[in-house]
Amino acid sequence: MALSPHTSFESRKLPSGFVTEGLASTRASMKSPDGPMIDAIAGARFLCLDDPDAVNGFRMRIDPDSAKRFDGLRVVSPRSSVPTLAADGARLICPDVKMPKGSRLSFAWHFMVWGDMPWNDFATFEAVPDAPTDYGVSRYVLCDLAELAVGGRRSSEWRIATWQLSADFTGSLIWTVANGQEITDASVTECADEAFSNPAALLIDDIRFRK
Ligand SMILES: [Ca+2]
Ligand SMILES: [Ca+2]
Repeated sequence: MALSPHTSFESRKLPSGFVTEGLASTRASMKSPDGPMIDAIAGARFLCLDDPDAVNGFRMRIDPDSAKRFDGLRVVSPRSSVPTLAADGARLICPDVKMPKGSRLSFAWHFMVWGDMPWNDFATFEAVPDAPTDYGVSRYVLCDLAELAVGGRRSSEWRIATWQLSADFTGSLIWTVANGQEITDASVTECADEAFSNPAALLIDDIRFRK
């Protein structure tokens, strides 16, 4: 599939060509954990991955089965350097895309957290080639709680990520937001119960593709 030049999530329905796992909805606004109401960066709506409000009084999910489980997934943020094990969360997937060498993908993202360390919630982007050895983007941590906590923040504000392709790409674009747990003992392979509390949110808007 050829990626649309502009995706802005202006309808309640997900644009064609995209699928989600876990909780996801398009919204017109959202209250930031830092206080202000957040609007779309383009148009009137954006996509919100996961749902920080779908929790009970203990800040655990009302319906744990509604979330995508990330059994064994590990990441390390290049900025916080905190090794992290993923618990559960949500993903946006754009499968079967073809993007030629020299083309450019950009998107706006805004990551928000409600928990505290060591429950290191995080957001990633990756471009997974259909053939494992082909060109792509390995799972990249856009932001994590540890990075925000350094500045005393709980939200990243809108930021723009850009990928300029240095080779042809055929595969899937995947955005992930996850409940996480800092790993201080490398032998730990399963998250503690508390790691599943306080789900984070990843807002996505204004995905642009230029050949
Ligand atoms: Ca929009
Ligand atoms: Ca969490």
